[in-house]
Amino acid sequence: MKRWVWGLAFAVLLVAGPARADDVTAGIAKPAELEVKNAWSRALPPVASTGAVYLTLVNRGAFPRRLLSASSPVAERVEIHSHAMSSDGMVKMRKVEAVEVSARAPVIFKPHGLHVMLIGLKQPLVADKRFSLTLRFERGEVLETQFEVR
Ligand SMILES: [Cu+2]
Repeated sequence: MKRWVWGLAFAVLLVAGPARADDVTAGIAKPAELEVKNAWSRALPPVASTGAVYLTLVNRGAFPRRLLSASSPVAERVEIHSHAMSSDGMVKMRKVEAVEVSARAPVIFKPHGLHVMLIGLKQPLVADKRFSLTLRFERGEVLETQFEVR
């Protein structure tokens, strides 16, 4: 009898199947759906007070994800920046409020492009060291990763 009840519950779960697109809970990423690859930072002289982390964000889920913020124990403040041409023809860094990670193509943070800005370094970015970096997404997804100083 008990086994039958469990069998029925399982069948119901199967029929309910994958959550629909309008189901809010469907947007909460399983950790396996979001991945950080190749996170790295340039080694800098000890006097440097800011640094940048570059990485690739991969979304294997069915829905786009929005990266909203980042933090790291190595910096007082962490912002997401892009480089943009200003009206006077200079390339300047600009704070980005969100980065959309489509389910179709990875987002690549690279020199002269998107980067994770480390502001107020608490310790020098010495080659071969690794530091942790936390990325927070719009629906509460949190990705813990590490970047390597090169
Ligand atoms: Cu920057």
